[in-house]
Amino acid sequence: MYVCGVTPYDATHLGHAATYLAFDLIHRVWRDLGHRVDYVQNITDVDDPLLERAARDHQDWRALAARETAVFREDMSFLRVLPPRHHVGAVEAMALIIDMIAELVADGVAYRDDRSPHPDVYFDVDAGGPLGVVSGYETSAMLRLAAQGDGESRHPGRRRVLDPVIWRAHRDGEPAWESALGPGRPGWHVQCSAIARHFLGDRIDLAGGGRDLVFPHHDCSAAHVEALTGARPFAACWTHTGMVGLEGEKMSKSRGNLVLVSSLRARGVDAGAIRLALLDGHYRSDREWTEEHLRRAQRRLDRWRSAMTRPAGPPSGELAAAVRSRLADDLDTPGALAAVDGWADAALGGGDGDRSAPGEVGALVDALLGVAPR
Ligand code: 5CA
Ligand code: ZN
Repeated sequence: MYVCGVTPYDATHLGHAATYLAFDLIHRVWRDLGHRVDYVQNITDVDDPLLERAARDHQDWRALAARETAVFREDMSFLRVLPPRHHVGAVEAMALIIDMIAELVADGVAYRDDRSPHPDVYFDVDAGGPLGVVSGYETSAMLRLAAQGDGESRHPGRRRVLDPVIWRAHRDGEPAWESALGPGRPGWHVQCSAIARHFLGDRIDLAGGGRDLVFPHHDCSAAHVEALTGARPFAACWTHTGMVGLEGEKMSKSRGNLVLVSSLRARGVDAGAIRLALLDGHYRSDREWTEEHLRRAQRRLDRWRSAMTRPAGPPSGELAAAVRSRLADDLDTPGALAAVDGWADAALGGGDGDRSAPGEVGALVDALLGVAPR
């Protein structure tokens, strides 16, 4: 499983958290089924937004990336997200990224813009495509979206507006690495292609991230790998999460409308309540974050914990089957949470029961939903 990681220039917000929680549940469900899960996640620790932020704040881009990566890891462990087996930054993976770029050029599916003073290297979508395998978009739609990005005019030797940059030639003030194509730094999409393929191989079971990454990021990163391997699709399952918003707008670092995991943490909010607030919506749907969601989740957590510390409760077997079946149905977390509610109601309703059930339910909720039983 390959999941697109953060660009570490600002702290983790609840949109990021929701996305990583969704993949955490996949990780947990697979482990529960007895699979050995190879989970790889990248860190985009050299790219335009990070460099721009570092320049704006007059700080060293490496220091910024290191600091925010550390906060991200703390936030994830606070939220009880099981860590990936490999969490790989582009900078540490530079040699293998450069190797992949060289391979794309050698295979004739990438070219260098020698007409520009900055000879960037592009992936040739005509030679190496098709592009759009992940999004399913028509070329016209991709062109429309690409036109909202940078215009062709600034890149005299770029053959098509859809050709993504894979190696950006050195500009003054930007970090650069040596390569056979001249000094520069890698494009964004190829970072993910190279890291995913290096650690997981030519074909993988699942790749994903938030739905904002479908195009161009995942279309391009899939196309890079597929051009080299001929094995299509690169990922058997592309999984995308919905966007978490605040007051009607997508929560994003560039808009600045953020609720940070670290601020909730500083307020003493329980990680279990944050998990339940985010898992109460389906991972694919766009959702709003409100304080009311959090309050409701905290009440639910309190109720579960009272039930899980009762001396007895209804036998756990039926609940375990229900939670597993809800999660197996495209991660129906609202259904899984409702099943636990039902058990908690019955346990708190009193009467005799099974004395091992509260402990078993605590372990189930811990393992599958990542919510600490107390
Ligand atoms: N570093 C790239 C991926 S290689 C990147 O998109 N980084 S990010 O920091 O912008 O986002 C990290 C992850 O959180 C991505 O999977 C992204 O799709 C997801 N994400 C960003 N904003 C939201 C949001 N508002 N709701 C849900 N997920 C989000
Ligand atoms: Zn990515």
